[in-house]
Amino acid sequence: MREAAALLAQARRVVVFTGAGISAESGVPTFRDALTGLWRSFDARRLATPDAFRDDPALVWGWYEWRRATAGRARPNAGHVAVAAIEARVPHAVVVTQNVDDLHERAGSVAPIHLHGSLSAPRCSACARPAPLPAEPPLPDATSLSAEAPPLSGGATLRAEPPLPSGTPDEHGDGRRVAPPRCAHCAGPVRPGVVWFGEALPSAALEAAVEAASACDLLLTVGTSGLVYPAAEIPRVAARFGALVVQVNPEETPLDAVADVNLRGPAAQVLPALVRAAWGAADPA
Ligand code: BJW
Ligand code: ZN
Repeated sequence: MREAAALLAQARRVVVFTGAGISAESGVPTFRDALTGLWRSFDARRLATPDAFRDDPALVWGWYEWRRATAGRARPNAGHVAVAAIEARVPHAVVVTQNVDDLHERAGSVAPIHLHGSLSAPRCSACARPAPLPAEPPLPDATSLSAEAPPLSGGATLRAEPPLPSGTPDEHGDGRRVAPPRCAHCAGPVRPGVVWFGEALPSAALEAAVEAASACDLLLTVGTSGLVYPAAEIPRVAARFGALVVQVNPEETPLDAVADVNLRGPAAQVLPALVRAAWGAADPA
């Protein structure tokens, strides 16, 4: 910790690269954690691919509305706040996140780069125009399952459905079929503004992230398994261009091989301690 803090305090250009683990302590589930990860309960092929949306738009839209409700009710944790504190203290700092929640922004980070899009930026699946965000959906519960459930604003409706195959959301609080709103321009189905498997990352975001990684002198990678590409290249690009890489994660990851320092532990504990050790501030905010 002392070594990482000294490196951070001296660095002039820092990239903080984050994944789902930084939001775990806010109650937003990760994807691949052994017991709690989303992909342990849900089948990514049925929910996080363009084919899945084409096959069953209401299933996919409903699941993402549940995710948006969960993220909307979450609060930034001490890890997000510490990231914003790093940004405030380092001359040039860039936050690059794979997360689709807005917890970095809500903790005070300025314009984090979202490599995998956002739950808050739906767009038309046909013409790609941005679509208005429906009112935040209520977290589903058994009582809202009735066929008489009132329509949601934004054109979406809740409907009770027959039982679903395993690996898909069910009626017990993790989403259900909700018909997506229609595009005001072409009437195409509106889709979540996230990047699914097999889709290209937003090119401006990816270019900005690669540029920041290749110019930084320290990259802090936090709460990512480092398994999903091309995002997982970002710490590797930094290392290739000579930056020091510090990793914060309670578990081993493939990025251990790239990291000069591995800080094993949860982000909401390790990051505030790192900020205190680097700058001596008791309160990173
Ligand atoms: C804590 C903690 C705490 C816990 N504190 N830490 C074979 C080889 C290489 C690549 C491929 C391949 N086959 C297919 C591919 C490509 C594919 C890919 O990489 N697949 C791999 C899984 C193998 N990539 C793509 O498809 C990408 N697109 C692409 O390649 O396009 C090519 C193309 C070019 C041009 C035209 C067209 C196409 C797109 C990838 C999109 C990923 N999308 C998702 C879903 C986003 C929407 C949604 O939210 O639903 O993004 S998948 C999911 O994984 C999500 C995440 O951003 C991403 C990364 O996950 P992350 O954040 O690392 O989370 P976890 O759960 O994996 O890890 C959490 C970590 O936190 C763990 O390490 C814990 O220990 C730790 N942790 N608690 C700190 N408290
Ligand atoms: Zn449209």
